[in-house]
Amino acid sequence: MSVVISGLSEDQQKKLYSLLGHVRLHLLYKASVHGFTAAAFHSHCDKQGATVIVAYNAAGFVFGAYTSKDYTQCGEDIKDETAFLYSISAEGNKPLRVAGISGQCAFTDGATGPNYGALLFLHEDGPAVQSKPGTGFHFQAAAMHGGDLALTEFEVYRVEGLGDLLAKPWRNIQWTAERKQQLMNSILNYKSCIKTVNQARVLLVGPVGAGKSSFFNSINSAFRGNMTSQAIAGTAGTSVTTQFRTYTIKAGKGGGALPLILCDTMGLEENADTGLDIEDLVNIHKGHIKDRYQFSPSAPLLDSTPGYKRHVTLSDKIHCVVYVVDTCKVSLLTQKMLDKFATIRKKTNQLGIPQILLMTKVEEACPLVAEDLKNVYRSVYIQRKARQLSESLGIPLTCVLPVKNYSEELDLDQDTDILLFTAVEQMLNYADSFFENLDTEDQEMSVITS
Ligand SMILES: Nc1nc2c(ncn2[C@@H]2O[C@H](COP(=O)(O)OP(=O)(O)OP(=O)(O)O)[C@@H](O)[C@H]2O)c(=O)[nH]1
Ligand SMILES: [Mg+2]
Repeated sequence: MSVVISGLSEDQQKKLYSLLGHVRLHLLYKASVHGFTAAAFHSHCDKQGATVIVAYNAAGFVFGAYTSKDYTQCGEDIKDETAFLYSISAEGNKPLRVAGISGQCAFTDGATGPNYGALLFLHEDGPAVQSKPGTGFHFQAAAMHGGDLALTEFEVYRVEGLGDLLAKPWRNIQWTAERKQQLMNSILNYKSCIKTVNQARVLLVGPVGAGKSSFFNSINSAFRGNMTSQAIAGTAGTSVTTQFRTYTIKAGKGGGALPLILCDTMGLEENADTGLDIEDLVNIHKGHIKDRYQFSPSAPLLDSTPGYKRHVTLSDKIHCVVYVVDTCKVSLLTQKMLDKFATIRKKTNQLGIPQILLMTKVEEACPLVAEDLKNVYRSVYIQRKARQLSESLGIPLTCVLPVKNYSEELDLDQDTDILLFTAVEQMLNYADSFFENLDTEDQEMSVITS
C-alpha cells in the first residue's frame, strides 16, 4: 500500500488533537503528493464528512480550518456552527482557535480551493492563501499565519469521532484466569475429525505491516510463557516477510506441538506485480508450497520449480484462511486492495476454505482500548471499524475478531492472551467446518495429486 505521511510533528499533532477532542485523523490529501490544485483537493476531500485543513508556511505556522460539513462543490454558502479556524505556532504556545462570526456562513462550497472567507486556501490553484480577516472570521493576521501567505505544504484530514463506550459489549468475553486456562486447554486438546490430519493448518494473509508475523509470535509467546520473536516482524515500505513459513507452536518450553500450524505469508500490496501473488496463494491453499519458499512476485511458482510440492495430502492443505488487517488502516484500504481481497476471497471460496478476519492493533486504534483492553468489545470505534471491514470485505461480522498482538511489551498479559486464544479457538472451529464439508471420498483420500 502506498503510504502518504503526515507532516505534523508530535507537538503539532497533540495541539491539533487538543482542539478537536476525542477523534482520530486520517490523512486524505497532501498537496505535495497530489497537487496544489482545487481539482486535486476536491477529488480527495469531497463527501468525506468532518475534515480539518492543515496548511504550513515557511514562517513555521501550521494553520487551517475545521468543518463538520462535506465539501460537495454545490456552490452554496454553508453554515456550520462547529466550524473554526485555528493556528499552531511555536512550541509551548497555546493554539489559537477562532470561531465563526455569529450568523455568517462557515465556507463557500465552490469548485475553488476551500474558501472560509477570511482564509481561501489554494488561492489561484497554487500553494498560496488569500487572507481577509473579518470575512466570516475575525483574527489577527500575525497570530494566524505571521503574514506569510505562501504554503510549503497543504494537507486535509478526515476527522473521525471515536465515540464512547457501549453500555453493553457486542460480544461477551470472560476476562478471568479460568477462562484463559479453559481456552488454552481447548486449543491444546483440539483434534480434527479426520484421522489422518493431526494439525489444523491456518494461513495468515493481509496487507504489508498488518501484523501477520506478530500474530504468530504472540501465540507462540503466550503458549511458551515468555516473549518470543521467531518470525521477523517490523515495518518497511514493502513486506518484511519474504518467505512462506509454516510454524508449529510448542505448549510450553519442551512441550509437545500444538494441533495447529500457522502459515505466514508475504504482505499483500495493491499493485499487480508486487507483494504476495494470487497464483502463489492458490498453490499455498492447495498445499503445493514448501516451507521457506522464497516469494518472487514477478515470477510465481511453477510445478517444475524446486519449492513446489507435487504430492500433497489433506494435512498439507490450508484448512482456514485468516485475513489480517490493521484496525488503524481500515478507512485507508484502497479500492485496488479491496479488489485484491475480493479476488482472494473468490479463489478461497471456490476451494471451500472457511475464512476469518483478524483486526490487529486495536489498542493503537482506540485510546479507550489502550487504557483497558477489556474495552475492546465496548469501544464504539472498534465496533464501527469491525462493521466497516465486514461490509467492505463481504465477511460476516461473526467472523471478525479484534486482537492486540504483543509488539513492544516484555511481559505477557492475561487480557491480551484471552483475546488471542479466543481467535485461535475460532480458527480451529472453522478448520473443523472445512473438514466437515469435505465429501467422504476426500476425507478418506490420504494422498491427493493434482
Ligand atoms: N501496537 C501494535 N503494534 C503491532 C500489532 N501487531 C503488529 N504490530 C507492529 O506492526 C508492525 C508490523 O508487524 P508485522 O507482524 O511485521 O506485520 P506483517 O503483517 O507480518 O508484515 P509483512 O511481513 O511486512 O507483510 C511491527 O512493528 C509490529 O510490532 C498490534 O496488535 N499492536
Ligand atoms: Mg510478516
